[in-house]
Amino acid sequence: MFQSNIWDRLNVKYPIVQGGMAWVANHSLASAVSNAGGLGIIAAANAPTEVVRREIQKTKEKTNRPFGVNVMLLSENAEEVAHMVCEEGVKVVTTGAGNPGKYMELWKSYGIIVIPVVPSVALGKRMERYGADALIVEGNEAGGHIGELTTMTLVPQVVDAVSIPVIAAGGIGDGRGMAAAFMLGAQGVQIGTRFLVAKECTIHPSYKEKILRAKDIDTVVTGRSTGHPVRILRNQLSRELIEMEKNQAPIEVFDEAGKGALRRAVVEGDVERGSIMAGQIAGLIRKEQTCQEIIQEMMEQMKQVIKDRCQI
Ligand code: TUI
Repeated sequence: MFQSNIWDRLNVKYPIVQGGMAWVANHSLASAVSNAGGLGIIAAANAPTEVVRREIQKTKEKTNRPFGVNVMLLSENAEEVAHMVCEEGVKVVTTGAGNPGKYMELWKSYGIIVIPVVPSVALGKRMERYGADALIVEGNEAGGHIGELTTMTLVPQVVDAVSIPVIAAGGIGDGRGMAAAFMLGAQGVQIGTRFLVAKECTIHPSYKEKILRAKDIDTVVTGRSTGHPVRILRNQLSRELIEMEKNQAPIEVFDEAGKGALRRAVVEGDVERGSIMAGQIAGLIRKEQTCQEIIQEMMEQMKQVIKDRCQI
């Protein structure tokens, strides 16, 4: 039933894509997800091109399964990364934080399967016209850089507006969320926050601890006024950023305060002064598990809830 075109084309067993989380989604996480039957993703984020290239090479050493690279379009070296993925023979590209239109022809000429993340119907339609193979439709329950609409409202509207497969993202952390995404017309899901606490995820243990202790109301959105809204867990940094926005601090001052903040949390484990990007589903996430356990549990729960609740 779920071996629809896109998963066959991707040669991926389960309809689960791992989110391309900046500073988080490295070869360790991506290869573990791919080896567990999902689609692992390496996040290029703002990393130097050669660092991303090495992550791709290490991933190739650790898995024979397909994996992808997420190109973060706000990055200064996005163009360089866009070319490097072609040189490295990457089979799948996801994009975030912008319109990847200008790279589509290049990627298509290399036979790359391109799956842009979109926060709106308009961008989804535009991406379909440019030749996108599928869309990751991300609601604002997601962590990190987000759009305006919720997953519940955005997914069915994009599903109706395009004829390429839709993968739902934002607010999905277990088999129930996954089943719900299918009900909305999605053919798969992208999972970020739950993979933060995967055993193979190499972020600082303090970051994982914050996710595991998070409650439903513990995320906030900063940066709405600067045009780059970002969902993070509440901490000293989020309070400072919100205060700055309230006082209409200049964008440069705001950006300076956030600079290096994700690294501080992910690498140094500074969970007060660092940026703990996480989705609203963090409150649901209770334990550290291997990627294999996460994927298996999600698949079983999804099948069970569909069986139990979809009888008329
Ligand atoms: O990209 C993400 N999530 C991210 S990127 C990131 S790194 C970063 N950190 C601080 C500030 C900005 C970036 C952390 N989390 N998710 C996918 C996503 N894409 N969400 C929203 C969008 C998006 C927004 C606007 C995609 C396209 C878009 O298009 C605007 C246009 O140019 O049409």
